[in-house]
Amino acid sequence: MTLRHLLVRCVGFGAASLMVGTFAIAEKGAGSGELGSCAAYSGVPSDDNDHAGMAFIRGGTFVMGSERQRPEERFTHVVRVDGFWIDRHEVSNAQFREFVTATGYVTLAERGLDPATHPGMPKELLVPGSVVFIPPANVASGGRITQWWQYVSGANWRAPTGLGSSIAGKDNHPVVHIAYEDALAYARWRGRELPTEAQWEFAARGGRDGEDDWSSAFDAEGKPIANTWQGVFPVYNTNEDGYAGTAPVGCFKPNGYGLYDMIGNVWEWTGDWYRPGHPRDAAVNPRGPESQDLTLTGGQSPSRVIKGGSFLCASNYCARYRPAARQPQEVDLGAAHLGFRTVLNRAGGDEP
Ligand SMILES: [Ca+2]
Ligand SMILES: [Ca+2]
Repeated sequence: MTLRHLLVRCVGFGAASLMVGTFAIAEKGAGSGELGSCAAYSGVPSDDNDHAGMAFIRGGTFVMGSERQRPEERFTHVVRVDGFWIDRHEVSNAQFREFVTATGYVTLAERGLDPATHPGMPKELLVPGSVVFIPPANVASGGRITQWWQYVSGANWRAPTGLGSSIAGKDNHPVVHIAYEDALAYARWRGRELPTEAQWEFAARGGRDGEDDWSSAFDAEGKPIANTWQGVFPVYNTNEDGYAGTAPVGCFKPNGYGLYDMIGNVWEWTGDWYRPGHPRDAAVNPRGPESQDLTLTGGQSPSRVIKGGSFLCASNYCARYRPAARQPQEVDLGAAHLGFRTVLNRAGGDEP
């Protein structure tokens, strides 16, 4: 049973009923207009070359996965990755708009699904739309995911909470409601690729050695240093980090490689197919399992690995705000908490 199958159609929800409290954005940190100045950043890097807005990550060896956390993160194994460029921040609405303006691209959420390739799917889940977080109306109902994830007709990257909503004033927020093929199309248009899970995890560690932990999400005193959910999900968010929904990219301190929001803000697509667990063997530039090795039940879409957690991850739910944490996401389903960033690979991974 996939998330799409679990969802209930929610036609007719207008922006007004969805935006109360949930996606209010606290503005702070106005500055020079450059990345890192947060609210004042335009959302588009100021440099103009094939690696605009990217940082170069030198190749290296690390221990991928975790033995101490969740079963799907085992086994730890030694991985070598060649050097690569990676976006310093999640792809923003302004960047995605550049792509759509140049190409006329229409995202999957705007097109809907083909009934011929999705036999048995309820028709209300085939219409153009996407999955939106809606807090449950009362605490007692807060235990099932369909109480807070609803398939909303008309929700897409331009209208994140459905008909009548917009991204006005959010050029510098991460683009959301992006299916895997949308992310891939954007990456290829820029002459880039999506990161492998190994590249993403190596980059997210920021050069830190040792067992995976929560130090990318909280400082030594327990204060949030990434956009997550503080309080009791899904009913009470203290907003200690200042953001109830997405934050503009680059509001939080970058990691040791100068990368922003690897942990938190929005989940990020990787190019690897998802299968629980990792192999034990050491690997060089691994790209995940082959598609024919996936086990799928009838009517289920295959999933890719997403990483980093989001503004909806709390200590009592999700809590996957660690580099080794991973989750499957159906390739044909975007969501309000899911975006991506790109990589640029060069032969041999040579240093620039
Ligand atoms: Ca938050
Ligand atoms: Ca992120």
